[in-house]
Amino acid sequence: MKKIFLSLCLFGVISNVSSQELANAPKPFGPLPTQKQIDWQEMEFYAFVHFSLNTFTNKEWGFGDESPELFNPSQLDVRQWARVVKEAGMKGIILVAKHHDGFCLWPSAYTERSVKNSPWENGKGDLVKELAAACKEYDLKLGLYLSPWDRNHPQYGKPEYVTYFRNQLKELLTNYGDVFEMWFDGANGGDGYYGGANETRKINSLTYYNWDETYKLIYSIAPKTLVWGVGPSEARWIGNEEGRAGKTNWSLLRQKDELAGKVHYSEFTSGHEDGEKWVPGEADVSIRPGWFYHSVEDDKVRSLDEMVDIYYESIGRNATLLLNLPVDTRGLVHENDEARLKELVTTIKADFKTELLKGTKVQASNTRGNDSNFGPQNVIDGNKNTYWATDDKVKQATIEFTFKKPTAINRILLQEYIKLGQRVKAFSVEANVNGQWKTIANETTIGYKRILRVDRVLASAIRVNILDAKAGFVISTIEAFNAPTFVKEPQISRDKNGLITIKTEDGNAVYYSLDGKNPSEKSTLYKAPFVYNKAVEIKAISRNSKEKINSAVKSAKYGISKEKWKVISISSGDNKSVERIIDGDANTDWEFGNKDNKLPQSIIVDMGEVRPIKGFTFTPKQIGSNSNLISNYEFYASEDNITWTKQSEGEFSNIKHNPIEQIKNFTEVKARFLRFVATAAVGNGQSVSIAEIGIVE
Ligand code: FUL
Repeated sequence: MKKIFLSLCLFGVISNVSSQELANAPKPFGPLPTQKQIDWQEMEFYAFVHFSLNTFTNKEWGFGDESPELFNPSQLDVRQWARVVKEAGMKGIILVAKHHDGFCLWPSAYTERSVKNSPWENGKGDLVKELAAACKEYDLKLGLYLSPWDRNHPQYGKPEYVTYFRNQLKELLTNYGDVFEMWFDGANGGDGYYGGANETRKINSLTYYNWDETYKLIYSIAPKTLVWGVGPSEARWIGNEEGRAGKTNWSLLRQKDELAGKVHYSEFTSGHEDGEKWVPGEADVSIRPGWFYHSVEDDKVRSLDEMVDIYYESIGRNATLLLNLPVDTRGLVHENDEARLKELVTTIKADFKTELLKGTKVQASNTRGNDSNFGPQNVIDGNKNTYWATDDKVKQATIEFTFKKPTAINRILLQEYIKLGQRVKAFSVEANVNGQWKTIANETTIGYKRILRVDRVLASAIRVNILDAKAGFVISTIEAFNAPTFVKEPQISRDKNGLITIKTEDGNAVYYSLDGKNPSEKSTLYKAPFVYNKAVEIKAISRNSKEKINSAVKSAKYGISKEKWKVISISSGDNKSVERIIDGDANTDWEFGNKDNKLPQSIIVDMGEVRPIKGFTFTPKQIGSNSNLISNYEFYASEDNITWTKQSEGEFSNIKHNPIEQIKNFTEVKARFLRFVATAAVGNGQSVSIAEIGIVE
């Protein structure tokens, strides 16, 4: 029968008959995806664009009192965004139509706080409309982000605001064609302008919006739209803003529990094996540290190493990847971001250039009803609708591929046929090397797609052993590749005394320069840590000498080292370990304040000499989810520890979910003493922490 089926396919009679349509096909098991969710999952990779008033005020979160007149891009070109996105193989763009400050990128009929009161296109522009047209032209799908939280709206917190929010949803879902995804961010309630009230307003995000009604409204106008985020959504956040899904990643969620406030967001990283609803994960991350554009981050675009890891740890772990491109003040995707994206795409394309299992001899230890329609050859036939299935009760089975000659492999890609549910709980991969079977991977879930990076082996055969499953399982694809060797960049660090350490993967050499020039294998060979306490830009590469391949260049910029720095006063906390906040290492931190010692809390640092400073940096503790993170601060400078002037005060926006280094600039001033005051915090801990304090020179 399979033969007939195949020959019919060859003659084009049947192009897309799926195994599922055959008699005796396995029954669906557990929660299932809708066709909308499957189409969405198959998009795999799409872009996010954060571009709004924050781009012009250099903020991550606006307070809600910024003037719309500040929105003034000089060369806005949405077709450039679409071209960059298309060339990267992404399938759509989600635009932040309204962020937390309430400014709308379309001329909403319900507010004056929009592009219509900005100088851009003399107030006649509609960015959502322009982007929708560009997406059409480039065959991309359009998605929209509408922040539920609105720090500008006078009625935020009252029922009237919910009506306003829904009216805006109607506008967005009616006037711009199909919207593939509607994005509702979880940040909700806090301080804001609120029409001049300047106060803190808290809401219960589970009940305030009456999500059931809001979702009904959405589906009544836009049934094709997939809704993401808060409420009874069809896709979930992956639990971090790093773009990383769990190795175990169920597309299921106990959403009832979530809607009752019983699920901590860290559980989103792996989903719930016993979830009652299909709610797949979407991994979101920005190509730079921040979501909005900040020129200080032009040289902080995530490294190629990191981007490649993100790809494998999102799309390769059963999630979609939503990659943010922070459009700059010109209104363009910055050159550095575009260049990195190109490098990423080149790397990924090379990794998956040649599939190696096609043409192998394939056999399985069990095939459903011994029916060749469900046989193991279906996993290598290039047809996503055919699959290898086992008998209903068989939860363990092996599929083996024998190569014609020993073949080098280091990537394995697997897919379950998710239309019938997600079933596999554990699997391993073995390779036959020189006649010996050796385990090369031991893993848990597969889902829509799982990609494994393994050490290269020269295998005469490979085996995938499904070790445990919820029911007989259904695998549509198994592929193998031999990706080119990828040499990771070295890691550079410098401690308080200027001691520079450079680390690389075992077996690789490191070459570096201190003169700002790009190093090569002819530059100085790094042998051991060395002291360099002046301001410097260190550039280094790793080199795999055996294969003669270099990594990308890693660069690290430092000011004068903190050798002479001392913490001379703390309002609470441990005296001995406080030096951690000036040790040059973001991975060590120090805590102050406790339940009796409430905020504000402060510290004073003596830099040991008077010097000009133009700003300060604050790095929060690098493990975010459960600690208390400082969200508001004041910063003072003094030459003599007697007369102090306040240089800066404000908010560390989005610190809880994106705990990156915060850079706060001010007009240059001479100082020897620095006073940092923590005035407010977010999180559940009793005390607040600091990983590192520094200055901008
Ligand atoms: C977060 C927001 O608070 C950030 O500003 C950003 O929009 C990100 C994608 O989601 O939670």
